Amino acid sequence: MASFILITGASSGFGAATAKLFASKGYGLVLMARRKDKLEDLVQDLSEHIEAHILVADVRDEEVVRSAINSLPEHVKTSLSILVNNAGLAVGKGPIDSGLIEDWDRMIDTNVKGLLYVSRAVIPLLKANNKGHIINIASIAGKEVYPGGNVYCATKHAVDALSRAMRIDLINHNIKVSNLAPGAAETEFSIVRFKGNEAQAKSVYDGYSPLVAQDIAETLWFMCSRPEHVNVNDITLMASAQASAAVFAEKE
Ligand code: NDP
Ligand code: 8X3
Repeated sequence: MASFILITGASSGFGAATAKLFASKGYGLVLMARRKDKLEDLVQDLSEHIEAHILVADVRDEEVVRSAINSLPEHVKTSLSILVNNAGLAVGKGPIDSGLIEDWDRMIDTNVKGLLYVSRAVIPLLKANNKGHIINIASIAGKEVYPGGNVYCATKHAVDALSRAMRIDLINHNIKVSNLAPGAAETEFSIVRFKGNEAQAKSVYDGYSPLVAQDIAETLWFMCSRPEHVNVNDITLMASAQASAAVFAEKE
């Protein structure tokens, strides 16, 4: 029986690349996101013959998350070994006093509460299996703050803290907990952050080579393929042209 990986935010970016890579390694997939069509296209495009389950769910809705995970077939639940808490977003970028309350709510509800809701529903399954690995996708924004990043940075600092807290709380259940903190990576992230303004989104990656989703997927594979006695607690992964949250190599 194949092991299963549950990936939130699998319809795009890091999550979709991770799904493809882990499928190529023989993992069964449980893919969660709101956009059903994107998840279906992803599964359709997989060349490997693996078992894949789609969970159309908004991680901000605790009841929906819980019943989606409970609805998985028994053999998937008992073979679930990895959870990647990846669903997340930034909305807006600017001074704290001009921030929109609805943007703050979306980030806090998705990045922090959503991660907690999914973890709360999945951890009992991993505990029952007495084995598991949870990887939380934080950010360089969870290690540092940068101008205009205020609430997004706060949510990712919370993810970083939760990774450390979960590792302590789950130590006696044979469940590893890792934190992955990427720097700038070109996905749909900036299009979402700038509310569909593609030119503004593109400008974030002007003049240097950012990370791409495959870089994150390969790092996750490294973290998940260590021997049983090894846990990678935390990786900060950045483009060679990025030195810290707001410092990039000068354009040539
Ligand atoms: P994308 O925008 O490409 O992907 C985000 C994913 O999250 C999508 O699959 C989206 O699916 C899902 N998602 C968003 N909101 C919800 C929700 N309420 N319920 C369920 N799923 C949701 O961005 P990335 O791949 O770049 O981002 C993935 C993670 O990595 C995020 O947590 C982000 O904060 C973090 N990160 C990104 C960096 C970057 O520079 N790109 C750097 C560091 C960290 P759907 O819309 O279908 O629901
Ligand atoms: C996403 C990348 O640069 O906004 O976490 O921190 S950044």
